[in-house]
Amino acid sequence: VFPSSAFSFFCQTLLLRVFHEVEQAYAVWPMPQQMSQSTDRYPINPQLLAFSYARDSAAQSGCSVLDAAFERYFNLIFPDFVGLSNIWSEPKPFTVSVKVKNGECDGFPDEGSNESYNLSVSAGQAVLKAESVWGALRGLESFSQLVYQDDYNLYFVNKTEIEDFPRFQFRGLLLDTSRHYLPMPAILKTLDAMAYSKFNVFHWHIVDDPSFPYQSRNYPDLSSKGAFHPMTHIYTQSDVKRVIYHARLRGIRVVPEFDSPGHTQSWGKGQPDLLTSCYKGKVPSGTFGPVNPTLSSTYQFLNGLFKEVTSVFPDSYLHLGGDEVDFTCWRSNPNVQAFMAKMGFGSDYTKLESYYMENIVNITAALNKTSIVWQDVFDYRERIPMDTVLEIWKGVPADYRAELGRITLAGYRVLLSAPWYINHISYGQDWRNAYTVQPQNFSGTEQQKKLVIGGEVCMWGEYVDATNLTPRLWPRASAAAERLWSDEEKTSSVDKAFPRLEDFRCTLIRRGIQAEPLFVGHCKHEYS
Ligand code: CP6
Repeated sequence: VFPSSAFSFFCQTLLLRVFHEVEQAYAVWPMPQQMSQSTDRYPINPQLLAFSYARDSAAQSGCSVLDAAFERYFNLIFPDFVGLSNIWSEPKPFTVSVKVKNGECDGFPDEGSNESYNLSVSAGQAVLKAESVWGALRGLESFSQLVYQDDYNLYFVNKTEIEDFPRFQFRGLLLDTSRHYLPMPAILKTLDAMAYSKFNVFHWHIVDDPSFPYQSRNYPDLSSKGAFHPMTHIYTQSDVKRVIYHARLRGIRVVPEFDSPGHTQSWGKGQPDLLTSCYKGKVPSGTFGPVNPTLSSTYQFLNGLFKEVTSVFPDSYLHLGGDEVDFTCWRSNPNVQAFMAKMGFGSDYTKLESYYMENIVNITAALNKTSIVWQDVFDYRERIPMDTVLEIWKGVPADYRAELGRITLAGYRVLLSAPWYINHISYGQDWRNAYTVQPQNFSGTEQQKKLVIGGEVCMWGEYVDATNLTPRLWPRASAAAERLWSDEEKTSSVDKAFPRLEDFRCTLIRRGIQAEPLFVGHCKHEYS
């Protein structure tokens, strides 16, 4: 029996401190595949923290990606560092030594990029080993999340071993810049936050019905007539380069979407005769429908546009859309009717859509790019090449499983976005729905499950602009990010995830990302 009072209090305090430290140090989001930690902790003095290239690293000083990352992560680890030393800090150096096997620093991340890394933190040093610079970036992110401050604001890191790699190769986030224009800083900041959650694909739904903000070199009228404003609400070629550059430095691919034949009202303003003229009885009604699939001028234009777009965006994927095509206008147009008869399509307008999609997928293939299309296109799949990726967006809450089964049974690769429409909000903790998704839990063979290459969080823009983008995205998108990165078994408890996600949300706040709260509580460092 313990004497009550002082000794017991001392023990409790000690225990609390130990638990507190472990919990602090555990906050790596998304959860690494393997991680072990002890309560041994090492001080880090901001003035004496150095990132360096290991002597036997294939990449050395001058490696653009890592040089920039060292600078960035220093500032992320010490957000309030002003160059002054804390007199209580221990004068011990701490080195983060990075070794990559493949020294390629000037390329772009792609679907084959190896993002695995090993991180070993011990007294005075962290050793980070990765196959590629992209894996080193993920390791630096994890390291930055391991560093914490005690109650005297001194920095520490615990003894830690991490062995980590992503569960899925494609972990995307869609932004819609057509329903509302998103200013450049909003996009760049989103890319920053994506890297914090280890997202690796920015799906840029850049144009749609309401506006065409992409400033094309070859077809300048598309934005001068189709954007909300021809000068201020556009993405110039240099803006686009900036986005791709910013993303590359964070190991993020940029996949643009030029959604057609539906969702193209804004295209028609700057490209006469592209859209189908709708008829009322025997005369044009003055309104327009989807892209006109019957004219050769249509395909000449699309060939020109895609040739430009695929040279501007280096990624090997191009998203072609293909969703939600309304046949009413095509049906009303006598020229389209005549084309249907000539082609032997009868009155089956899905045949006309598939004819159109086949043509544009072939244009894309001829430009050496792989197409991604929305799942709608699967319904007329006989004309779609097998390397096409289908993105599942329908069937919330449960039916997407059937879709996953159907489409992978046919041998196509799929991306899952149906359960991750993060633009939808409701009262309460809806991040839990995003977290508990099981992308490979559908009836099918192991081979079918391997065809799920990843997923995407979608932020459709009807009700979202730069004023509410960030809190609507974060930390809810991070819930999906963990599902896409981490082992499903080790992250099966949503209740265990809760305090970790709360901590991570405070990390985001600390880094200047206005992430919304999950529930009642506070962060140690509250900004603005
Ligand atoms: N825009 C485009 C959209 C949607 C799609 N494509 C959409 C449809 C239904 C919901 C959310 C978004 N706004 N071009 C479908 C992929 Cl619920």
